[in-house]
Amino acid sequence: SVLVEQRGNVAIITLNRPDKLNSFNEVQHAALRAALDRCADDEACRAIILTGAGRGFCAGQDLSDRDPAMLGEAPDLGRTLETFYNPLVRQLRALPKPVVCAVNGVAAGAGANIALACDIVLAARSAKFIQAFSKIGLVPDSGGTWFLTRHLGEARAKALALTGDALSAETAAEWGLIWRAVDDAVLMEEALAIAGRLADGPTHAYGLIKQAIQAASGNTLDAQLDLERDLQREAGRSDDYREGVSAFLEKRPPRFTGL
Ligand code: LHQ
Repeated sequence: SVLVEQRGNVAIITLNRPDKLNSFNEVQHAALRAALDRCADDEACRAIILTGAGRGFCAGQDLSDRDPAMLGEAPDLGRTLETFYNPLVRQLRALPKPVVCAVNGVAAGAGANIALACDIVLAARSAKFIQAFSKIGLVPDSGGTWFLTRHLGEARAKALALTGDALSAETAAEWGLIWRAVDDAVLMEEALAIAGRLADGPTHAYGLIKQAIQAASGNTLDAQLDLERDLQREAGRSDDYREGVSAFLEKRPPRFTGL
C-alpha cells in the first residue's frame, strides 16, 4: 500500500491505495511508518517526498474499514489516534531530514493534516484541503487544530474546521498554510527539484533547523535564543559547516556530505 523509490539521495514515498483515495488502514499506516524509519536510518536518504498514487493524495481514515475498534458499539477513536495517527505525525516532525509533501489531489481528514505535518508542502493547483471531520461528527485530528491555528489564526481555523469546506491549493498557499501551489503537470518535477536540492545540502543542519523552527512558537524569545545557541554549537561541529565555509572562501560550490 506504499511504494518507495530511491532517486539519488531522495526517497519518494507514494501512498498507494488509489481506489480508496489512499485512505489509511492499518497496513498503510505500518508501511508508511516503516518506510520513514528506513529513510531516517539510511545515510544515503537525505530528503523525502511524500505523495499519493492516482487522483487523490489521501482521504484520511479508510471509512470502509470494518474494524470494530472504529465502528463497534463503543468505539475508542482516541485509541486509534494514539496507536496510528499521533505516532505518524510525531515521526514526520521528529525525522531529522526534510520531508517534502507533493499533494497531488484531494487531501481530506487526517490526510490533509498529515500533509501539513511535512516540512515543505507543494500542492497541485487542482488539489484541495478538506477538514472533513465535522461532516462525520468528528473533530480535526492528526495535528489539524494545531497546524490550522498556528498557520492561519483562529478565525480561519474555526471556519475551516466547522464547515468542512474545501480550501483550494491556491488559497492555502495565499493564506500561508502551504509553501506553494503549482500547475498539476509540473508538481512532481517541482517536488523533485526542491527535494533534490535539499538532498545535496547539509542534512545534519537541516535536522537542527526543523527542531528550531518547530520549537519557536512554543518558546519565549529568551528560550529560543538559548535553543539556537545549543543547536548552532552542534552545527558548528559538523563536517558540512567546515565544507560550507571553505567552499565560500574558495568561491566554489560546496560538496556537503550531510555529516
Ligand atoms: C474512501 C474514502 C475514505 C474509504 C474516498 N475511506 N473510501 C481518525 C481516527 C479514527 C477514526 C476516524 O478517522 C480518523 C481520521 C480521519 O481521517 S476522519 C476523516 C475521514 N475522511 C473523510 O471523511 C473523507 C471522506 N471522503 C470524502 O469526503 C470524499 O471522498 C473526498 C472529498 C475526499 C473526495 O471526493 P470525490 O473526489 O468526489 O471522490 P469520491 O468521494 O467519489 O471517492 C472516490 C472513491 O474513494 C470512492 O469509492 P467508489 O468505490 O465509490 O469509487 C470513495 O468511497 C472512496 N473513498 N474517501 N476516507
